[in-house]
Amino acid sequence: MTKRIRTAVGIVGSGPAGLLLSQLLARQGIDTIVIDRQPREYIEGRIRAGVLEWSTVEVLSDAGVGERMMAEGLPHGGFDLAFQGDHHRIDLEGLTGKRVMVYGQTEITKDLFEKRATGGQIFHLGVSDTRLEEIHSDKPRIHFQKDSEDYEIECDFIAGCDGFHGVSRQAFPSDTIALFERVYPFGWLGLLTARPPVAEELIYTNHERGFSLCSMRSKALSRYYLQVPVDETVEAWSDDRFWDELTIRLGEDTSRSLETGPSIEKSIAPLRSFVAEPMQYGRLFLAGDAAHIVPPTGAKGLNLAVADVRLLSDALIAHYREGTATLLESYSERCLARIWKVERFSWYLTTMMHQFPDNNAFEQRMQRAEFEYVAQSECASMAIAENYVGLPLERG
Ligand code: FAS
Ligand code: PHB
Repeated sequence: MTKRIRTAVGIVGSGPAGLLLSQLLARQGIDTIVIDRQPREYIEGRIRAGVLEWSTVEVLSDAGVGERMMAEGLPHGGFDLAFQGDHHRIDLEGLTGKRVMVYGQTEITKDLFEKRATGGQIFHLGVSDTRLEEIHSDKPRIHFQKDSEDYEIECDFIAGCDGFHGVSRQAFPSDTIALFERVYPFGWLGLLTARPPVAEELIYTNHERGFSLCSMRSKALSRYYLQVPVDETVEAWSDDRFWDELTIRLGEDTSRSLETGPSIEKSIAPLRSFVAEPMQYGRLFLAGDAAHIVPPTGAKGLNLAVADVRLLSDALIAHYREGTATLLESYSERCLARIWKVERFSWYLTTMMHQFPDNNAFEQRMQRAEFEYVAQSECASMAIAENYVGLPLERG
């Protein structure tokens, strides 16, 4: 016997995109049901993004989930690019007047989950067999199983917030969607340790042995990344091997301040650039990683998801409040106009800061020349800074 439930917007995925969308719609009295195949503690525990554009900070604050972020987050006015031992600071605040906020995605997810749970949100977590049906009708449906029971959500709209490996993008008829992808020949090995960060600000390094990134979650919790071969395994990397390699890539001056410690978490993320066009089909709208992926070099993945959700929530609110469809009809086009520019920046910084196994001597010289140009040109530094703090979002 299938349990039938009704809501205005069915949201597939309870990551940052799905949770934020449910919160923004709830504040306008629009009912949603959020489903996820994982339990809450798994979703909250996933170590991912660490840097927020200030516009993301503003959306989260406006959504009523900014208190802990403003109390515990670390505003940053710049970051370092290091190239074979030479350093150049990108002065974000001096060049753009804006800063970024260092605050972990895990914390944002916890803050959103707490807000939604205390706000009476209907969740179905730990579901299986999620299927979308009738997405081109005005009564799309979401099927799923939970505790061996069959459920069907009947709704007006479906928000596909189920990430790169979700089912929503797969629900598009194959002749209605175009996929664009670049898979990079390396991954990022990330390590979290309860030690003070090596420096006050982030350091992105291109060393002949590979890329490294020094980031943080607080003044007592550090996050480090090493470029590793695409087929590398975490098991091959003891903590000691990680610290030895990071020390080499940082160089003597920087690594003098490196405080090593036991890993709390260690994982490898593959790197890809990916875009699905369009981001809507009938009453199904994609938001976040379900529609696009960027290499984390530009710290854009989470910020792009938030930008999609702002535009999608604006469009759904206009539909329910004013009965207008204009923002819904132009959702995908408006998102993609900005997404491709962010894809470009993330690809650019990845290309500049990583060792590519197939790069010849000319391409290595091009990387060096790009770094030197950025270091010597305020215009070139400004171009990086304005992308890193976040491009403007046209809300239509
Ligand atoms: P998410 O993937 O976060 O959430 C999708 C949700 O949908 C998940 O909870 C999943 O369980 C659920 N789901 C999937 N299939 C489902 C189904 N069939 N039924 C029901 N639910 C389903 N971004 C940065 O800015 N910096 C970083 O350093 C960074 N590191 C990353 C490392 C990794 C390993 C990954 C995968 C991503 C990383 N990102 C990073 C990007 C990341 O932060 C995403 O941009 C962000 O999580 C996007 O949020 P969502 O779109 O909500 O997708
Ligand atoms: C992180 O802190 O996890 C982080 C920061 C900046 C990036 C990527 C990841 O570009």
